[in-house]
Amino acid sequence: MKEQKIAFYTGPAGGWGALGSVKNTLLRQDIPLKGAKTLLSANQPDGFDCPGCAWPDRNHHSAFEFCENGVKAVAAEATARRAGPELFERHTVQELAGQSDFWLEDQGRLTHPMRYDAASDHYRPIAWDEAFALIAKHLNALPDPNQAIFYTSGRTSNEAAFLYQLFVRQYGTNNFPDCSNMCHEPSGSAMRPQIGVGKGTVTLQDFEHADAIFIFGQNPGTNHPRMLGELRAAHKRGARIVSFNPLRERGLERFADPQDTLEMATFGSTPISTHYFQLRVGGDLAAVKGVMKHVIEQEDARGGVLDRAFITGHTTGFDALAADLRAESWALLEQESGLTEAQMRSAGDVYIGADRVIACWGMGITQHLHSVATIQMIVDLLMLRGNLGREGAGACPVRGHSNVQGDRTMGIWEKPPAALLDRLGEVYGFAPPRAHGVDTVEAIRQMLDGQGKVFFALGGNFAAATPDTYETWKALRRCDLTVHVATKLNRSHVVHGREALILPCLGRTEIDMQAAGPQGVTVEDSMSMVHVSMGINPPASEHLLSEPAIVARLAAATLGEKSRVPWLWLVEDYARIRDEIEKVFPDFHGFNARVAVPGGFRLRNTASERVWATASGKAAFTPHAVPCDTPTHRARARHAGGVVFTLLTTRSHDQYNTTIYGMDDRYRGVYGQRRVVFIHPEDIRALGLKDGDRVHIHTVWDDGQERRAEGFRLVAYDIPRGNLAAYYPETNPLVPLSAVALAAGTPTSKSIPVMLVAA
Ligand SMILES: Nc1nc2c(c(=O)[nH]1)N[C@H]1C(S)=C(S)[C@@H](COP(=O)(O)OP(=O)(O)OC[C@H]3O[C@@H](n4cnc5c(=O)[nH]c(N)nc54)[C@H](O)[C@@H]3O)O[C@H]1N2
Ligand SMILES: Nc1nc2c(c(=O)[nH]1)N[C@H]1C(S)=C(S)[C@@H](COP(=O)(O)OP(=O)(O)OC[C@H]3O[C@@H](n4cnc5c(=O)[nH]c(N)nc54)[C@H](O)[C@@H]3O)O[C@H]1N2
Ligand SMILES: [Mo]
Repeated sequence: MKEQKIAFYTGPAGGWGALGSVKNTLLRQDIPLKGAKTLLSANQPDGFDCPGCAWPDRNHHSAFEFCENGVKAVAAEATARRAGPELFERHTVQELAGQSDFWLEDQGRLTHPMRYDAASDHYRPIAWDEAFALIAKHLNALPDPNQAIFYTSGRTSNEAAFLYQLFVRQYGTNNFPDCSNMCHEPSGSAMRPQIGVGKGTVTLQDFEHADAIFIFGQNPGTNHPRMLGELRAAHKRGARIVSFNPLRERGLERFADPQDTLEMATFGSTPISTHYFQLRVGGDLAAVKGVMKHVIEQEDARGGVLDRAFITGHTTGFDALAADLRAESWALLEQESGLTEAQMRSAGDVYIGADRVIACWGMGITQHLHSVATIQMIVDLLMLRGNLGREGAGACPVRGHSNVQGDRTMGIWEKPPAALLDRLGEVYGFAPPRAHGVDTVEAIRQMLDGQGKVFFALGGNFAAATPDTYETWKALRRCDLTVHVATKLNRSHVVHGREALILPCLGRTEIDMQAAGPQGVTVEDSMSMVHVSMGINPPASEHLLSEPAIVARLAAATLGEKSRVPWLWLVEDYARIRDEIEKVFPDFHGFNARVAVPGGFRLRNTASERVWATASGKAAFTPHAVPCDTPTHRARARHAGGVVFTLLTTRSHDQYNTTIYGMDDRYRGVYGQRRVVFIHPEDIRALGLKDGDRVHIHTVWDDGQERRAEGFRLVAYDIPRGNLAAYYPETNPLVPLSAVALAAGTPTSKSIPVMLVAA
């Protein structure tokens, strides 16, 4: 067991620490140095798309871009370890369920399709055709197709996602919960009515021209390390980088580029943020409102601050916003943001002083009750000076999973637009289901109620990623059948329905051989660039199928004569699937030809052309009140005597969502452990405890249910008073199922009212 310690990290993000970590990663996955070939092929014109994150690649044309966490993601898939039938023979499912999430994935790549045998409590190998027949039997026996639920995680390629949504809609339901429901759902919900698109408006080139980059609730040093390259370059040419984050994240402070030999040789680094505002958790709406109030007051005082031409020509609702800002009280803004009036004014001055501004945001914005309102306020801020739809400016929601944006584009959406359904009906001659389906949280409810009976997951780890862990487990265990298409063993495979299947698939890094030869798939990054990903490694096992092949064979087995789609023929050559995509989505005209160009192509984004696909044909300023009714506000009112904290749950440097690579969080100085809770030293004292003590965390909620997570070590940290931070997924038992973002349904995993009790 590795030594547990807490030690302040003095290095920059990246640098020698990153290189050392990569060496350890390769050793751990038994990848010989020749494995470096795999790593060098990530994000290359003829290689695979890095499964690490959705940040776009500058280097689809040129040199290798070093990314520590990209290496970890690739190595996790290219590992030499195997979780074959012997593993399942050795352990009952109950034994496997007793292991940690880390241990489960650490067994390596799945090699055979497996079926749960209840009599012996073991998973046993099953032939692919039998597996598809079993699923088809269950699906076709359901009296109502809406009793089946089809989850998607965002690594799934466009080709697999397209076939999947077509199959499921022909089967008869829109039940498509996906990881996006837990992630950037509020970004789409906020921007669609406001500016007519649910995606970011910027490209990577815009980062070269921005004078100021505002970053809200995002930790790029860990989660989008390649973004640090853009930020470093921006800083070097004098752009302002303004971070809003309750924690001081190392990657937002300083970065050493491992490919800069001078910086490395001299142990140098480049600062990232020029301004760092350590606001209170959930305080962003108030903070942005303060920034905007300053802008309006400056306009009122001296004029010439706003982009009047943009406001008049392109927007609605400005007067209402301005009146609301003028009437807002600085005292309330200070109290709710945790920033001073002077800090908000100084951020406002940076905003006014910059001709071109980009605003980026991540999970620190999207996982709150008021996420949608907060994002609309960020976009309002951009619009005050016309920072939309011109070079160097725009909105940049930074997506997580490498193809989460593409999956939504392909129609993985529980609330599909009518136009998509109309088109599917026309092209394939069937009547698509019109009723909206369930999102992630609603899916859990349906399974709990006994309404959801078959759960099928294309990737991901539903049992660990979702809120209210033990409720979710109860839900999955009530199903007649659970099926997981996966690369690695995880919690969702051992918390299963009466019948259960694990279907092992190829990963991005692997050669996908079909009748017409090796196939590439396509993905869409956070900036709407669509490009090809080609695997280069031999498959982890000869029994693996690709995701498109799994979907096609399942569709053929389930729908039979009822479907006119030539499922098996389509997967012989994925170019045929892309031709189908082109038939349904006009934006994909000439798909095969356009994607053959190295680097691919950018999908049209109307807002970036100042074309507003909204109800009014204009972009809508959308003011919001400062939220004073959050669960924390209410809990504090009810528990005047106790100390109610707001807990944010986040990622360590050594994890990919529910996949735990290791027990360190280098930049935050945590080693050999994950059950820690970051807390202000004064709050520790006020509790009568000391740094290093163990506590249990209890959720304060109003439904009478006890929710707790036990045995967390207090770590004194630079975090606002009244706020706590701890790692996900260990803290998911604390997130109530009913705690979701307004108008988006996203679990509020960044603001859970909790109390601490000494262990
Ligand atoms: N290595 C690695 N890369 C990843 C992932 C991974 O797990 N590991 N996950 C992928 C996925 S799916 C996603 S969605 C992204 C996630 O990437 P991020 O969006 O960076 O997500 P988190 O790690 O949850 O961190 C959110 C940040 O928000 C801050 N924060 C928390 N609450 C608030 C708040 O109220 N206000 C503000 N302003 N800040 C707040 C936290 O301190 C933290 O710095 O990364 C993707 N890339
Ligand atoms: N408390 C709390 N909860 C959260 C969050 C948070 O910040 N706090 N973040 C949320 C966010 S942003 C997200 S996106 C979700 C993530 O939710 P998910 O996407 O469901 O979870 P992952 O951990 O990314 O899924 C990991 C599993 O995916 C499988 N896998 C990996 N590669 C492939 C592949 O190529 N194909 C297939 N079929 N399977 C593959 C492996 O078996 C692995 O075990 O979690 C959410 N949950
Ligand atoms: Mo995500």
